[in-house]
Amino acid sequence: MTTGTLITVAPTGAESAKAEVPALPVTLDELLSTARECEALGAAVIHVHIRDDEARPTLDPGRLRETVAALRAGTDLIVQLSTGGAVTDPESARLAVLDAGPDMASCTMGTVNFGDDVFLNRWEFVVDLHTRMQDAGVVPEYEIFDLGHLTALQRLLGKYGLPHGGHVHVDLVMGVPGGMPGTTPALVAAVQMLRDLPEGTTFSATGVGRTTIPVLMASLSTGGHLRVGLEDTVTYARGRPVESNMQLVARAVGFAQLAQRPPLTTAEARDLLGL
Ligand code: KMH
Ligand code: ZN
Repeated sequence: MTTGTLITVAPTGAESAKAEVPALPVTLDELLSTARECEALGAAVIHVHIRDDEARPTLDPGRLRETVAALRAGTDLIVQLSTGGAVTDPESARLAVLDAGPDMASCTMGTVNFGDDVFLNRWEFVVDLHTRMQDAGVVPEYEIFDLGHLTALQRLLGKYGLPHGGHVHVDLVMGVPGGMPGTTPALVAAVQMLRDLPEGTTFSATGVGRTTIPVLMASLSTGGHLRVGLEDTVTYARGRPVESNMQLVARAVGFAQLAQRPPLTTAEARDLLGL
């Protein structure tokens, strides 16, 4: 039986500059109003990267705590902090993200070339992140940039056990230069590999850049969920910059409704994710 669609908004990311993408929410006020509007449209999860006073990516612990508190007070969204940060962030700062007490946090399942950079995720670091999340009662979203990351996840769960809450949810991040392509065959290959993971494992998918729409449609048609936002997509259509995160969430909601898989409420999303 197909279910409704879990919609995650990833509004900021760590890669785009505010000067080049003015619609990017970089202050707490901007993030909060984006969060509220995206929730009203149908988002249930917010994947959060924060910025400093100069709009540069930061993992400042105080700011992260303040951000979690503000999102909790101002919305009913599930708050998922990024432990991926920026490619330059050290492992210690990425692990310390968990101290901010989010509902969920990302956990990337391996190293990947990331454009001209390397997004480093050593096995020992992944294990540390996974086990600390178990201890802290934080639900992971396993970020999958390449098919081998799913094999690594199978190994992780086999050796160290299920995440807090017992449910496994992965996010396929497709179309990063260096990772798997944002295509239907690649998505189908990933979905086939999910069979080797615990029964009931769910997935969402996001396609970076021009792969956004093909990945969105492939995910909906294979029973998957959606992540959208300016972290992944800054161009709405050829020659048209994205005006806001809300524009991307509204488009995702439209596709989900057409697929007769309407957005999950935040309460339904909590149930699905084992929160
Ligand atoms: N900014 C990327 C290097 C995550 O949030 O966990 C990593 C990333 C993944 O965005
Ligand atoms: Zn991220």
